Amino acid sequence: MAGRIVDARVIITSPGRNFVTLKLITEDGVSGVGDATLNGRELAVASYLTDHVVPALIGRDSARIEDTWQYLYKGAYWRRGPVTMSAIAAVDTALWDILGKVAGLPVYRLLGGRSREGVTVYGHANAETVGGVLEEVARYRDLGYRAVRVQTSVPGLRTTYGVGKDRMFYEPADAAIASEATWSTERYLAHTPTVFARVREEFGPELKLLHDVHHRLTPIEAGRLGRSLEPYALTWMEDPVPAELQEGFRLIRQHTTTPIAVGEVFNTVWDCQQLISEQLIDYVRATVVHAGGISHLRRIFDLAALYHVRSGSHGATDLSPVCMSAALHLDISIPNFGLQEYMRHTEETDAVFPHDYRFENGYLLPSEAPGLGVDIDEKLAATFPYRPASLPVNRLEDGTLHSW
Ligand code: EZ4
Ligand code: CO
Repeated sequence: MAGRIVDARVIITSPGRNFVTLKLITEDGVSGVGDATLNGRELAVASYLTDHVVPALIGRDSARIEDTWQYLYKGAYWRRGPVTMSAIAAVDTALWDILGKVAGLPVYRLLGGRSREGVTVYGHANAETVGGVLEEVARYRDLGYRAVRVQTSVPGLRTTYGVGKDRMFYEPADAAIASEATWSTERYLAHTPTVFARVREEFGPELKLLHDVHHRLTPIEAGRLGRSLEPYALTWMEDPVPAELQEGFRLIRQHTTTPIAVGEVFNTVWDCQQLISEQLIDYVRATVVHAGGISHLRRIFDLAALYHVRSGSHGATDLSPVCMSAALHLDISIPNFGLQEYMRHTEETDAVFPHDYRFENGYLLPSEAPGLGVDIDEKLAATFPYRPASLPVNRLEDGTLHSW
């Protein structure tokens, strides 16, 4: 028996970047953790949990995971949205953690067990120049990675989102108030194929290559980019356009066979229902923390499986080791896993969130411990106070506010 929930703590910490974590404790002394971090809007989720969710959780049966999910989703009246769904995700994740501990099994065994040997992950090769990015790709290949995302600066632009100053620990939320960068679609479309030509030439056909467009094109521009990248056989082109208009992806599909990955900002199945059922994408990038937890993300992946769409979950540094642990249990168990993004966390972050998933031979392997196999060191967390940090926005060269 796991028993009733008797305590729920919302822990805000910033060991290099901000994280919000929910910890639930049952009457039998079993604890569970869930990630609730929403990059740049952390305190909104913390308040949602503290002010509205925690009072409703105390006294509830911790074993009723689905019922609690439905209660929080339907009971809010205001359905969907990143703040609500991150808060629900944290509760759901913590309840799966508790159930695993009570059952004495790692969560992936509760989800049906292993469907593969390991979770193939991709790393981030970023650099200002093509020469620099070739060195970064080589570094990942030498570490054993089977897949690498490649981003370079765009010549003529002062900064490019997705290209960090730090190599292994890239962090895009760079200022308390959103900073403003400049964007040029013309320069970007001319430059990007030349980068991938060099990378393919240097590394051969086997390494999986990916590229993130960060929602900065229109559908017809994305069609052109995808077509110009076809000779380099990318595994995916990510977020080519903002995805509110799901039917807009039809236009991209008509023009290119470069596979498409979308969905790091999605929070429910309704954000990708048309994208999936019309087979307009190849990978769905929703993840545990922003898409309603393990329970709801599994629903998204099940729908995707019907339409040849595979998972490709977001795994940047703003998703804490708690989210990564949960993602790995889902990734290893679902039939239609594709790829998992993996950006390393800093040593401080790893110390605040002790975990035992590990990287081996290009794969991440989920914990074998009961539950999720991750915790939060609350004392250490308290030594890293919250610091406001926002994601940047882009303006075109004439000053027009652009997407991202
Ligand atoms: O912009 O994690 O694929 N990864 C990305 C990331 C996201 C940030 C947003 O919080 O696009 O850099
Ligand atoms: Co992305």
